[in-house]
Amino acid sequence: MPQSENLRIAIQKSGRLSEDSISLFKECGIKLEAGKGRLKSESPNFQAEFLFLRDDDIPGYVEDGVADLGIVGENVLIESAKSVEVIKKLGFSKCRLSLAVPREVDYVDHTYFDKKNIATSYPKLLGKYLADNNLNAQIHEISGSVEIAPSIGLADAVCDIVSSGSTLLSNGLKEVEVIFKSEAVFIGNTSLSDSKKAILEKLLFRINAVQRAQNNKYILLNAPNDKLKEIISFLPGMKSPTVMPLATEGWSSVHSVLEESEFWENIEALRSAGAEGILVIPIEKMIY
Ligand code: PRT
Ligand code: ZN
Repeated sequence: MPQSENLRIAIQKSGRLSEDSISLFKECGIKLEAGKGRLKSESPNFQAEFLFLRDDDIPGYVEDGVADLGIVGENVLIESAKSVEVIKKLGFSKCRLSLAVPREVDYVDHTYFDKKNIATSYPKLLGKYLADNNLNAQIHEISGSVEIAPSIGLADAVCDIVSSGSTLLSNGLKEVEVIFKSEAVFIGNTSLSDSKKAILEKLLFRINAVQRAQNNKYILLNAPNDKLKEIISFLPGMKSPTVMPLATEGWSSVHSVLEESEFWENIEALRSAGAEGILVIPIEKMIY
């Protein structure tokens, strides 16, 4: 296969997006070698080549077409203001961009920020929030260690990425407004060739199968035959459930596929309807 036929996919070299990005391709059966200072790797079993980059550079490379596709946090994508297509949300590296103030501040509402000095690495996202809320604050842009800005007298407040909240806490700050929610997204160049679009279709087919499988469980249970109808009504499977007779007379084994949330919602109803020996099994791939 000529080199130009490969999809070039940019992923973070090392950081909070790397592991999940690499796992996503591996779960899609796409082999890739990463790590050991590698900057590029061609998959031996899929028409893809991976570029390992800093996350901040990924939107620009995808916009320019140096990479066809990339995985990046929505926060970085929007802040970059690059023109790329968001192909799919990926559900990992979830976090929020929040405003935080020193713990001792008697915070009432967002008017607190009017005429204040706010330190952030996200001036565009913060600027939009301030404009949308008619707040006239000073944005102090810094590239890292934003959380220490108030304690060293650099700013009155910070606007930074929060996940567990422990970094804010240990810097004497409290989160008061969430201004943006973010997760990893799969982005693409807006003018992919037809042959690259065809490879992307294959890739998306696999990603969808993996994502669906992650949200669903295979469920097996034993049901008394006179309760089958009621039990099946709690199992909205892919089609209808499989029902097989058990060796014990009057009982059947019922197999179905359920979204995990549906399973937890229905478990009590299934048990009180007489279901026994309920097994819930992970699914590796799910193809409609
Ligand atoms: O080297 P490179 O530039 O590639 O990486 P980076 O250091 O810029 O980014 P990285 O790996 O830290 O994060 C990549 C992406 O992961 C971010 O753009 C977000 O979309 C997402 N993400 C998810 C996070 C966090 N969670 C997170 N907790 N990004 C940063 N943090 C930082 C935050 O800045 C703060 O310092 O973690 C601290 C807060 O965490 P908690 O758990 O204490 O609240
Ligand atoms: Zn970065």
